[in-house]
Amino acid sequence: MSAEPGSEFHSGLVAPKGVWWRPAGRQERLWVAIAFAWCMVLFAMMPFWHFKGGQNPSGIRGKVKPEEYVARTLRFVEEYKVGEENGQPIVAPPPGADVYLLSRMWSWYPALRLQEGATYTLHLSSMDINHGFSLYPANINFQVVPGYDYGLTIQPNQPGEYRIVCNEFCGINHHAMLGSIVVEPAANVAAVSNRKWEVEGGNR
Ligand SMILES: [Cu+2]
Repeated sequence: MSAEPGSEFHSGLVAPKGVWWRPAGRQERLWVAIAFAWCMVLFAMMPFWHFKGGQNPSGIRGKVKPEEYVARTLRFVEEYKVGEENGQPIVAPPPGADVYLLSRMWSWYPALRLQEGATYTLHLSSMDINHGFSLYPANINFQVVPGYDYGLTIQPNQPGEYRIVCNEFCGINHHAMLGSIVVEPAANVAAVSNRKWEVEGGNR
């Protein structure tokens, strides 16, 4: 047996006999080209979808000191408080209002009463660590980050009782971190503010 290149014998120093150094066949080149083109399409979709996908939350973002955000929330509660439930204030802001929701270990503050079809700016921030705003059963999820005020334009379109749960593990009582948003039906709101409509609308 000889150790010449191209012979049967090969080792780490002597290359094996084969065809791998010859140019790739037509089909193989075609598939490599198709795969590469598809990679480029997917790569381009990332920036394209960022702008065109309609999946980016509407809203504003700003920095805020946690104590400043707490002060804004307390002002908001004082202004629109309508009651109390389990020691938690119930707050019913008018349509168009800035709504402040504060997260902290381990509660959401305050409880909110909103009106169906009305538009609000929902502000989210935390006074301690990261939390996750998760609205059930609507399945709407946002990060709540201390130091940042995240203002989302929202329009509740389904009346009902919603639960806020925390979906970012935040300590021993994470599982008990529950909040409440009640969306009142537009019919009720109209009935209160416009008796005539209630009569014309019949028994709704
Ligand atoms: Cu939490």
